[in-house]
Order: sequence, then structure tokens, then C-alpha cells
Amino acid sequence: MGPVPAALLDDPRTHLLVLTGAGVSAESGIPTFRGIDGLWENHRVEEVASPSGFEADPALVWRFYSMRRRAAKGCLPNRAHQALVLAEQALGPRFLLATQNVDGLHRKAGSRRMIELHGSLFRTRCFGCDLPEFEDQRAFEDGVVPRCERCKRGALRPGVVWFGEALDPRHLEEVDDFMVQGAREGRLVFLAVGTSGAVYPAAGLVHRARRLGAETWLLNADPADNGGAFHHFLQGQSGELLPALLSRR
Ligand code: BV8
Repeated sequence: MGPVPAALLDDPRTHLLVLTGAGVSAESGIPTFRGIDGLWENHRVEEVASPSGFEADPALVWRFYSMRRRAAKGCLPNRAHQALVLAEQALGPRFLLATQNVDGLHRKAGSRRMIELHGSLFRTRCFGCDLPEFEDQRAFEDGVVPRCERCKRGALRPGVVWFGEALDPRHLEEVDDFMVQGAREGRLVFLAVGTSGAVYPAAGLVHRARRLGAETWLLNADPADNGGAFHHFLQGQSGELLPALLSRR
């Protein structure tokens, strides 16, 4: 392994912000997006995972999400998820996890100081009205588009942030506040794990972290699109490297 942050978890000054992507769930059996070359059944993911894609063909989009709900339902967290739970227990308020993943594995592993920047696969809301979002494990048969009982006209949609949709500004604010406070009070460390750094605004967090003086680390199986912005790059499997990186002396 390359240079390891000197006793990251043992330094009482460490404030650690971790950003995870699909790569941390790969060892749990959930395919990554780049793994399918950003394509699903010859549709660009950006087309299917978007409001315009949903308006054009809601049944196709629900087939995509039903397939992913079926695939993710039986999956279990792996050693990368567990290492992040231990880091949260060690650092408490000096730890924050921002995930791009919608598969729910961080929550299943026990992470609580966690923000789901892109929403959750297992939540549903209405495309047409402000029906409160609800937990929903259902996977629908091909061609089925669930309707909203409340407004009667809207189609239900998965509770994820699609391409072209804004992330929840409160989430972005919470991440930024954590970084500003960590930089002010101690040693801010930004660690991105299992992400290709292709999707914004999440991929831009490393630049904000650096402007605040953070030490920045990328742990990934392959070089990332925004890899040049990190001080350090550890190439490998997150299930192996993350427990080592976040181990206590
Ligand atoms: C927005 C939910 C504006 C749905 C997802 C600049 C600024 C702002 C926006 C943009 C911008 N430039 C372009 C945009 C538009 C767009 C964007 O970024 N497009 C990209 C394609 C260029 N961004 C948006 O649309 C965002 N919205 O900003 O809107 C706005 C503002 C105001 C008002 C209205 C609008 C919304 C982005 C969120 C999109 N939703 N997901 C769903 O999941 O179905 S993103 C989706 O793709 C996933 O959530 C995930 O985040 C992303 C895939 O990225 P990764 O997680 O990195 O996964 P990937 O497969 O790419 O990489 C995995 C990596 O892991 C690989 O590198 C691999 O090597 C590695 N790996 C594999 N195995 C392992 C491993 N590493 C370690 N160990 C292993 N075992």
C-alpha cells in the first residue's frame, strides 16, 4: 500500500469526510455503472435515470429500477461498509459519510452519520404531486407503472436523484458545513472510495476540500476521472484497502 495517513483514526484532530460510490458495493455483488459501461439494455443510464426518460417511457424506467431492487435486495454489506461503521464509532461527530449509492448497504451495515446524496432505491414518491416519500421494496412486473393513490393522475417514481435533478441543498450544506468546521478545528481529511469521479456535483467535492486545505485521498480499483485532484491515490479493492486504511494501531 502507498503512503498511509498517519494513524488517521488515532489523531484527535482528524475530521474525516468520506464519499463513496458504486465501487464499495461491487464486492457485495451490486454491479457498478461503469461496469455496465454506463449502459443498460443499450440505453444510456443518463437517459433512463432522468425525468425526461421517465416521462418518455415510465414502464422502461420502472423495469430498470425493479431490476435493481431485485438485485440489491439480497445483498449484504461488505468489509468496506463495516470499516466505515467502525470509523464512525471511533470519530463520532468528527466523521461524516456522504454516499452516491442508492442501494441502502451503508444503512444496513450500521452507518448513521450518513447522507444519501442521490436518494434511495428503496423509497418511492409521486412524480406528479407532493405525496410524502415512503419506504418501498416492491419490484414491479414488466410494463407495470404504479399510480399515485392520492392524486390519481401521477405515476409513482423511485426516490432517487435523477440526472438533471438537483441534489437536496440541505445535504450539500451539511457536507460543506462539516468540511468548513473540520478545516477550522483540526485536520480535515477527504477520502473518496469506489467512485469514477464522473458525476457532479459529488465529483466536485474534492476541489472544495482542497480549497479548505484538506488532505485528499482516493481509494479506487481504477484511476478516476477527477483522480488528478487528489493528493494520494490507493489503487485496489475497497473491501481490502479500506479496513487497512481505517484500522486502529
Ligand atoms: C445536478 C441516482 C443540476 C440514480 C445518480 C456540473 C455540475 C452539476 C451537474 C452537472 C455538471 N456537469 C454535468 C452535470 C450533469 C450531471 C452529471 O454529472 N453528468 C455526468 C454524467 C457528466 N449531474 C447531474 O445531473 C446531477 N444534478 O447537478 O443538477 C441542477 C441544479 C439545479 C436545478 C436542477 C438541476 C445529479 C447527479 C445524480 C444522478 N443520479 N444516481 C440511480 O442510481 O439510478 S448518479 C449514479 O451514477 C450513481 O448514483 C452514481 O453516483 C453514479 C455512478 O458513479 P459511481 O458511483 O462513481 O459509480 P461508477 O460505476 O461510475 O464507478 C465505480 C468505480 O468504482 C469505478 O471507478 C471502479 O473502478 C471502482 N470500483 C469497482 N469495484 C471496486 C472499485 N473500487 C474499489 N473497490 C472495488 N471493489
